[in-house]
Amino acid sequence: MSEGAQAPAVGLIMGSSSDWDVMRHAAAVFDEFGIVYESRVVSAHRMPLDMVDYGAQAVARGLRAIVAGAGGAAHLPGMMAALTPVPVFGVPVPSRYLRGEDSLLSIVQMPRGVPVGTFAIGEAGAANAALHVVANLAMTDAALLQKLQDYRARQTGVARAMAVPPEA
Ligand code: RP5
Repeated sequence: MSEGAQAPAVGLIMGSSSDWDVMRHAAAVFDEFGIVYESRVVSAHRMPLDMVDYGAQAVARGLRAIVAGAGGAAHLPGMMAALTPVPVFGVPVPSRYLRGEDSLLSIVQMPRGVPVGTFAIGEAGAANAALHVVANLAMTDAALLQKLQDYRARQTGVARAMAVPPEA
C-alpha cells in the first residue's frame, strides 16, 4: 500500500528512477501484503545531503525497515545503514556493463559493524528483500503472519502442480 494518510512503515528507496523497473518488484510485494511504504529516489552521489537527511530522520519518522536499491557503484544501501539503526536491505540493480556484479559487491562487502542485508541481483532480489521485511514485521503481527503463511502455501501448491516438460 503506497503512502496515503498513514505514516509509512517501510522506505523503498533507490538511486535513480531507472532502478524502478527492478524495484517495482519490491513494491508489488508490499502492495500484496498491505504494507504501507513510501518509494523515493535518494541518490547517494547526486543528492548526498538528501540521503543524510533521510537516514537521520528514519527512526523519528517511524520507519521499521528500508529497502535500498542501487546499481554500479552502489553506495546507497551502505551509506543508509551508516546513517540509521533502522535495518537496511540492499538490492543490487543490474548495471549496463558489469550486469550488476559491481552493484552486488558494492553492497555486500560492508565493514564489520555496519550491516546491510544483501539480496540477489535484480527482480528476485527486490521481491525477496520485501518478503524479508514482511517476515520481520509478521513476527509481531499475527494477521500478517497468516498472510505470509498463505502466500507460502500457494507457492508450494504451484510448485507441486508443475509438470515437466512444462505444458504450453
Ligand atoms: C546508480 O546509478 C543508480 O542506482 C542507477 O542504478 C545507476 C544509473 O543511474 P542513471 O544514470 O540511470 O540515473 O546511482
